[in-house]
Amino acid sequence: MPLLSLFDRSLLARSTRLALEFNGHAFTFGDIESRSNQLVQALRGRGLKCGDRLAFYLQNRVEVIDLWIAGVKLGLIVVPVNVLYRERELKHILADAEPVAVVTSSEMAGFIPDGIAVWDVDALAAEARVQLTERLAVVAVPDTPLALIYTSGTTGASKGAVLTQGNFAANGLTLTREWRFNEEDRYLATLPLFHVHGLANGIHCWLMSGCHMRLTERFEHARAAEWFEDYRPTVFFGVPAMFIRLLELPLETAQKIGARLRLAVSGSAPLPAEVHDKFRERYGSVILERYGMTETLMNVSNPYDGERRPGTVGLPLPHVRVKICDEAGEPVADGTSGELWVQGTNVCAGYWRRPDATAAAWKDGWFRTGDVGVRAPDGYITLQGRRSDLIISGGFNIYPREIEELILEQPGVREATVVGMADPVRGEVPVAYVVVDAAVFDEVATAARLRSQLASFKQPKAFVRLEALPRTALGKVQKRLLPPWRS
Ligand code: MCA
Ligand code: AMP
Repeated sequence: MPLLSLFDRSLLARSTRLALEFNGHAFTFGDIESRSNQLVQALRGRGLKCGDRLAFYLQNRVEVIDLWIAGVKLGLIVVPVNVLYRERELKHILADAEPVAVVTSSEMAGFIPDGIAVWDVDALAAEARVQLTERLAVVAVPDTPLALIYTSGTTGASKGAVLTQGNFAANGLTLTREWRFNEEDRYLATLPLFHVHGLANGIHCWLMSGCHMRLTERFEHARAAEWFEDYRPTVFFGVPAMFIRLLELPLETAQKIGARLRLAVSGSAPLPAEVHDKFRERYGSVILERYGMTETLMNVSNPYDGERRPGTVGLPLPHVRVKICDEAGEPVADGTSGELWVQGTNVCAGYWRRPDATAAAWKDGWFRTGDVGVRAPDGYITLQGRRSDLIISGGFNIYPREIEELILEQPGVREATVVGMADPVRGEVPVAYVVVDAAVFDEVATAARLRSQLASFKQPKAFVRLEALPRTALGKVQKRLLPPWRS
């Protein structure tokens, strides 16, 4: 089913209904429809056409939603960029995606590398406001690519997953139905819209169900209680770090919030079973944990009705096939660990301009996730780790190789390796182990250089100096043998 016809259940059929609240401003679905039509006209006026890439580098705001829906209508390939990315990450993504322009705000435009066309979000919005509100003919079909979303690769440089309109339609339709979204729901949207969790799940469940959404610029734990009490959401999506923060609220507040909350979904990183239990005790709400990836959108979910089993990600979603395989690609028996392979209308079309990486990740029509898990005899899947050394901090992914390469470029560094260390709120944080020439290495200057070039969540929390890194006979660093780090 075309993605836009799923949105039309709200954009057209619920046009007078209140749809969205952002920074005290209210919008109906009809407003959202008109705004995106006007933006389509403005973008066409700037020469954009089906298949062109357009990046956005913005905090959550209504214009991101306008841009997304306009992208669907115009057949654009939208490139969401994490607002925390800095010089190195931005250069790589923008050189690879070659967008016509990057839409950003005046506060953030300074981070965009030279040579890239920058479109000011407010100027573009002003230009759109004077356009006609009618919808132009829509050019997209389900196979039309809609987004290029960059996800960290084992090579250190991130790759763009090419997600089609059909991928988003399948994912949104399934989640809306499986999680019982309906127009009486009130969804508190605090996740960033530049990642799949906030965008593919949040925005699409909202538009397909016609519920109400309050969007915030970002999640701020100090304001969470105020937001929940004031907005009284029935639905909340979060990463584990957010649920851990919510456990800090007083019991009475938690009970009041929990009494109205119909559905709390956690994903993007493992939710400790202890947090699941504590949240149920304090909020009276049983978190529904699910598992997805940028390349595949959502794959597996605990059920809405039935047991939401702590520590597991549940059962494959209806449009997804999952098999758990050994190293040779043969399915393993229940109870035996293996790599999760997935197949379905949710899986992306491949990596942008990377036939090598695409060929390596797909086998016989199955996408190899790199995640290791085990299936219980009753079908529930438990994730146990990853085949790569990916670190997930607060739900943001970090590939150590990218940080290691940058550290190795710094004066006085002879060897470097980066590992994830346990953190009570963010799950993991990166720590660097280095072998340095003490006369040359300057830790403060190195940290400052890293900060200017990488997202803040990739900044090593410490540089632990060693005489030598533990290595195998073949020279590979044995991360397991590194001494523990304590903050
Ligand atoms: C985080 N920070 C930000 C923002 N978000 N800064 C500016 N704008 C933002 N939107 C920075 C802070 O400045 C700070 O930097 C650090 O992150 C932690 O912020 P803090 O307020 O202390 O927050 P927290 O209570 O620790 O919570 C962090 C967070 C954040 C808000 C939970 O980690 C977050 O938004 N995570 C969501 C990630 C996400 O959406 N992942 C989905 C990926 P400093 O460290 O310098 O102080 S999609 C995916 O994985 C798949 C498909 C899936 O399954 O969903
Ligand atoms: P990304 O590359 O940002 O799409 O991150 C996808 C990765 O996040 C997956 O491959 C998993 O390793 C991890 N992930 C997502 N959801 C969960 C979950 N519920 N539990 C554990 N890991 C998860």
